[in-house]
Amino acid sequence: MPDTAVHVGSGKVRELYALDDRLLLVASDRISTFDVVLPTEIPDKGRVLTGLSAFWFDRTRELCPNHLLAVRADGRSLECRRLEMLPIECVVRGYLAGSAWKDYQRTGAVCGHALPPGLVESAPLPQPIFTPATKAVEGHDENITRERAAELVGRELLDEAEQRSLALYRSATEHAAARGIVIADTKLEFGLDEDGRLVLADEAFTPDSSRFWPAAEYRAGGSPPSFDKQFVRDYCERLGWDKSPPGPELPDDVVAGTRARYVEAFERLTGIDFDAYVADPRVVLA
Ligand code: Q0N
Repeated sequence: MPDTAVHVGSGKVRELYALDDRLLLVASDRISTFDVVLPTEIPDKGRVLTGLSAFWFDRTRELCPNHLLAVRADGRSLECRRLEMLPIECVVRGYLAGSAWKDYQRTGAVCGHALPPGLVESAPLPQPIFTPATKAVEGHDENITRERAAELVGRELLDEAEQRSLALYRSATEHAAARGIVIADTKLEFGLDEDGRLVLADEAFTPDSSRFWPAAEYRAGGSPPSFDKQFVRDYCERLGWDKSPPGPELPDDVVAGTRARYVEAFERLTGIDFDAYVADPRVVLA
């Protein structure tokens, strides 16, 4: 019999349950845009994100141990080891986008990384940079300096988290680039296990935790379309919605187009037929 799962937390689109000494991470089909969760769901989005996370956890185990124990038959739930989470988000950026572009325009630097002058929006960085952030309870995460991050987690752990994050990002971006997807940046979360070892947690290299761009449409200067959310963003812009809650309902064609983009990301990155994943989610584990 399945153990009783006690609800212990909610994110915008995911739920967290305690299962004895393990955790269950459940991805819903909710979608957020401009930081607002919309009233319309995208069918199978939670399965796509769960399958992608499990795929990456499985393929990057030799680069960093992770919290994945099992993928449930529903395809949207991961059983995980319970960790003591670090109070920082480990962001790696290979391109100048989002808050990094804003910080660069103001200061010429991002989280203490001095960058060459004259970079345009979405430009590739000379090399990927580690830009830790604090977890804001509500609203936006705040970029912090390495010094502040070291105060929060300790120098030694921070250095290890940085090295692991950069290695994971390089590996995932190399794989994705060969399949036509640019992972412009990503947010990773780590925890410590009972032996004090650093373990990758949360979700990994999904379109919700990363900025995915279609490589075919990428160019520096301006902001490339989001691989997954572009139809939703375009629709919201056409509506003239002011981006304050509640968000708009999405029409069927926007839902269908967006679902197709999520499935396409899954199939391109994993090389696995999405229907095969739905039939048996363990297909993402090698
Ligand atoms: C944990 N969060 C933040 C789901 C994701 N393996 C773990 N052990 C202990 N705690 C956590 C994990 C993980 N992963 C991570 N909260 C607790 C992300 N949550 C937000 C809510 O939705």
